[in-house]
Amino acid sequence: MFDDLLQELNISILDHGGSELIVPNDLQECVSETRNCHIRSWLWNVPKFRRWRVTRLDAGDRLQVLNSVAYPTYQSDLPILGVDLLWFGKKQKLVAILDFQPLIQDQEYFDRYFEGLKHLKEYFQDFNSDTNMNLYDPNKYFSPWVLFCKGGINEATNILPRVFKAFIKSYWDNFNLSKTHYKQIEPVQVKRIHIDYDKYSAEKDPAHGLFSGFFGKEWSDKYMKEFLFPLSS
Ligand code: BLA
Repeated sequence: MFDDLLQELNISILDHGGSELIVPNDLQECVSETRNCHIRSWLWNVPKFRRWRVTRLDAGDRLQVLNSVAYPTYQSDLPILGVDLLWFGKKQKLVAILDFQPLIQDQEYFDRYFEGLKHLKEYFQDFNSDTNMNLYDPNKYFSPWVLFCKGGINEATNILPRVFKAFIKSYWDNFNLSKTHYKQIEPVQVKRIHIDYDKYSAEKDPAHGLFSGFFGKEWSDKYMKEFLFPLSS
């Protein structure tokens, strides 16, 4: 599950001038023989982004994950791209979240950057789960049009690939907006928000408990601090 989407994402990044970087500190790969589980991470250097990371976890029919976060440079106040896809094979359960994660909750900002996502939310009704978020605050770094699906095999294999493709395309479209009549958030403020995003996410992300179970607490702490959310510490 998710290998085709990973491939699609890689091609899209390459098409936009991305090149692969070395994942530092030995965090590129971790295998748990005892738990029969494997995690791989990638880091990309992409024009107009300061960081683009991707994680693929393969724990067989217990869990499959594709997770990616892309942070535009501090010179741009574009939303952060956030993708978290989970497939629990034994339970045949999909949890999929895709969002343009807003730096601020502001109408003018939404009007500027969220037209595309709004259309996708209307079009893909299955990604309209109004299931409440339990862990995260929906008003902090999530948009009102977050694509959120708690579904099954049909959503995972038939609908998600179409949503994913349209979502990535729509995110890129934001880079072509003209700069007129809009007061950008200052770079120094964008930086502050990116730091807060990492801190907030490191605190809330349920990945830590999951990784500790698979790869041990020490590795998991390091992975959270150094790879997933480096600005959190
Ligand atoms: C939920 N994310 C989850 C859950 C897990 C992970 C285990 C709970 C799933 C369930 O309902 O049973 C797992 N998160 C991971 C893993 C990684 C990770 C393995 O980051 C590995 C890197 N999470 C993000 C990003 C977004 C996000 C970028 O990392 C935004 C698009 C959202 N994940 C998100 C949300 C939920 C979730 C909104 C539901 C949590 C809730 O109910 O509040």
